[in-house]
Amino acid sequence: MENTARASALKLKNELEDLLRRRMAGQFRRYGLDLEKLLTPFKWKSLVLIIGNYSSGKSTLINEFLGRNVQSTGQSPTDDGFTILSSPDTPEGGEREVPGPTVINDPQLPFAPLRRFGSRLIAHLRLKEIETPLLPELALIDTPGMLDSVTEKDRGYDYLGVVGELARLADLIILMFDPYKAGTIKETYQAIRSTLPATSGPGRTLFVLNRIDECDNLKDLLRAYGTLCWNLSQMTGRKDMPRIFLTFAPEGEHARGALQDRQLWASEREELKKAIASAPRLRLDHVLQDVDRAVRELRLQVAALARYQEGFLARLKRVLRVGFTAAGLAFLFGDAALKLLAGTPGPVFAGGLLAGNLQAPHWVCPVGCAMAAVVLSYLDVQYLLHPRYLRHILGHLDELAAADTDYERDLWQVVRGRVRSAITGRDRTHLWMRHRRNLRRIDAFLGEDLRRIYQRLRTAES
Ligand SMILES: Nc1nc2c(ncn2[C@@H]2O[C@H](COP(=O)(O)OP(=O)(O)O)[C@@H](O)[C@H]2O)c(=O)[nH]1
Ligand SMILES: [Mg+2]
Repeated sequence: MENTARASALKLKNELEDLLRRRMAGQFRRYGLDLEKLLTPFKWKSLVLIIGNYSSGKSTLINEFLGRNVQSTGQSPTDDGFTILSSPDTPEGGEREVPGPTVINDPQLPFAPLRRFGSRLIAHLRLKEIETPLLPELALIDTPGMLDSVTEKDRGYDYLGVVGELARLADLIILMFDPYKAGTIKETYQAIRSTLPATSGPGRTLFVLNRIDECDNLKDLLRAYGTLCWNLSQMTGRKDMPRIFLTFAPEGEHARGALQDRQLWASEREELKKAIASAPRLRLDHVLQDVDRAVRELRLQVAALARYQEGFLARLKRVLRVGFTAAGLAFLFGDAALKLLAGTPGPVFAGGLLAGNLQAPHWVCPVGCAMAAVVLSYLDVQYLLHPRYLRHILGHLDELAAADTDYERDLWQVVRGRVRSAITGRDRTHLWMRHRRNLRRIDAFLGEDLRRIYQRLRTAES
């Protein structure tokens, strides 16, 4: 049963990838977006990212989940690297440790985007292949602890950038706290405030207050829990409180005897481990969510550029109408006007036309005058009309957004910057592209192709 579900999920994922490549690759390219980046999470297994302050118990939780001491643990910041833990992908198996450069360069793995964080990060990255039945469709990532007063210079790489990149790939993010530092760490603050919302989908983070066995009594625990809730609400800026798992490692359970009903707390730990184990089931849903979001972002971008273009073309039409009229008049009467005003010599075109006797010299002045009118119109468009229109729009950029729902308004915040750089860039092809046609194709993808995949996913799940 499990196998059939897995096979049909895999089939659906392949179909989605195929559809995206066939229907959307051109659109993504046209609008300067990277489809391959969107497809990276398609590549490998489900990822669970474990982050939190140092010695909050991340490595201990991983060892407990695996039933083996794979990661080293300790009170001081013991491990300053990113470790991906997974079972071997090759049929012959065998345990080994794969160094960072190989991890980054392996086309089967989704970690190539980490390359941009440089060699210092790559030196702190490794993949441990371990033989365990627990990780067939799942990989765990252990991370260096979050710190308070640390800069990129101390770390040698952009730590939160890396966390964001991994969060983008992860189906589940476990964010761990301990009662001593219940949400007061600076890097944690930044992660919750900006990194995670920008990179991972909604509801993919589980909050864990760990090491609660170290609270002397229930009052201490409530104090720590209250502090964490308060800090979290400040960080997320939301009023609804997410669930916080209250856990401790079984090995630490005898440290202090504050928690009387051990069974109650032990079940929280079990639930957390179950959530980790079932991450692969979220996979296809997340891939779909990410695709949906990326295509909707693209849609907003295209719609904004279409509006920009339409406003510009309406103004251009007016200028051209005036320009063509001026060119026509200049052609017919330009030489006569010049003769009248400046006394220029030579035959007059209108006279020749009326007499039915047009010679070569008749054409010289009209053609010159008409060309001058065309050149003046061009200069007007290039140096007056477009810059003025652009300035106007930049002052009212949000008017380009066709965002009706809250969700779309959130997306617009991401897309806004893209639209701005497209219209201020040197490349002006966006003024002549067929945005409306592209929009229709994107709508067809969202309304038909993607909807069909969603429906099939729902029937497969039920
Ligand atoms: N009392 C107690 N100690 C814990 C718990 N979890 C981890 N520890 C200990 O805290 C220290 C730091 O744990 P570790 O897993 O290395 O933390 P990490 O830095 O987040 O990976 C180790 O000495 C662990 O044995 C827990 O729930 N309760
Ligand atoms: Mg650790």
